[in-house]
Amino acid sequence: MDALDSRTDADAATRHALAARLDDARRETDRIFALVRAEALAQRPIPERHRLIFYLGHLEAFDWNLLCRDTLGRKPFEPAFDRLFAFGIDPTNGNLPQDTPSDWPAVDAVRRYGTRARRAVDEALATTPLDASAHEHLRGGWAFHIAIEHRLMHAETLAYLLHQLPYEAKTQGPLPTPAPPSPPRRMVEIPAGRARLGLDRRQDPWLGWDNEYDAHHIDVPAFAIESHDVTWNDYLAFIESGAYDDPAFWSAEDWAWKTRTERAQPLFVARYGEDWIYRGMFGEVPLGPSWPAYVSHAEAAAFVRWRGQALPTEAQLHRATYGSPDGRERAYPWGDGPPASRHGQFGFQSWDPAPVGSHPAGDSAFGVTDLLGNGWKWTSTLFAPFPGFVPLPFYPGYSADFFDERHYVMKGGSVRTDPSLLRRSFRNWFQPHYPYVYATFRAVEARS
Ligand code: AVJ
Ligand code: FE
Repeated sequence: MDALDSRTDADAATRHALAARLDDARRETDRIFALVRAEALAQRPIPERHRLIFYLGHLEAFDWNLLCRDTLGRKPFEPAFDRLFAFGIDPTNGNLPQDTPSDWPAVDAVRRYGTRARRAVDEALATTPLDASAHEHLRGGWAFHIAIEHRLMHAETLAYLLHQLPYEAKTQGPLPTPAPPSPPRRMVEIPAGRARLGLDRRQDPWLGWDNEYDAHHIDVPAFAIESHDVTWNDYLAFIESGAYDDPAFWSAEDWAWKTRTERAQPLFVARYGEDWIYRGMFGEVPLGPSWPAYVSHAEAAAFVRWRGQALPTEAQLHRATYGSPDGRERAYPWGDGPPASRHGQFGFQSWDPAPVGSHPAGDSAFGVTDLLGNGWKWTSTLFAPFPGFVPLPFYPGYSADFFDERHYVMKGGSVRTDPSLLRRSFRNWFQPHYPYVYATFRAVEARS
């Protein structure tokens, strides 16, 4: 085989793998939009975010803008939509978007735009070189890979958006089955050791998002961490003790948020008389005592302060998840094999969480359970660049716009996180007063 043939074959393999992943990701986001009754696309289920119709256009505009318009220099066929749907919004204090449904184009026009954008992206993927001769951003399929992961992240953010859509505006779907009692609380001792955070730019230059670079070590002193996520049984004890309504356990900003929003309990639960219910994706059910408590960072922080404990730092959580008694780090808590459904509640299999401790096959080397899936885990670490951070050349604001000391790192993944985003270096982040994400937490204690 001559050099040209082998080059072409390697290219073709990359191309086919990317095309298959893009198809899967599109199927996932199409499936989410299919849950929404047509007229409800004009709704804004979360006041701080765009109306649903924005996301219908955004997923396609993002891919087209990045791959076809900006990288390959193709001529825009609908430049106004390219701009309208380019970027979402992050809530800034008290400034809620004020647009009305009539400010947006018709659904049919957005769908037509999406069809054209997809065709152009497919054509680009089928014909553009991805080897060493390719555009710098396309080598090894880099920008295609980023576009796919962007879509997969939105498959999750759309799920939590639609979680807040009134049930009448959605199709029907499964309800979680009743949960067993919450297991007893247990602390797991993690000896002092090194956490190796991030991705090595020389080894994996095109694998991750900008905030994952560069690799570095953090020495973590001994600590203890809860073996499982804080459950609703645990969290209700906090509420029923009165501490949820006691400013002594809240930071000043967190208390101001709680008061301003008149929060009497976390967003995902409600109280009818004596009964607690869970507001599931497709309906309300009695609250499962052993489901992980989905709460905001502020609510997690107040709970651990009440207990006299703390939230883990990013490095502590990393070490509990990937570290091992022999000092080696694993690719995943259970070892180096790829994620499978027995390892945890993730990967779009379910809409609501499983009882904690349902996936012992996914336990970490230290014996900590459910570290990947069933809810992102809040940390006490502000989202900030790793040493050696360089903004993504074709999306410089992806992370850098959020290095503002107003976002906290979450690790681990939720029920609606794609397995590819469970890699060790992946980082997620949200504001402490943003109660909508599928995020839970567990407490740590310092040792020695
Ligand atoms: C990484 C989940 C915080 O939803 O704001 C999607 C992902 N950025 N489009 C977000 C994202 C731009 C981002 N998170
Ligand atoms: Fe986006």
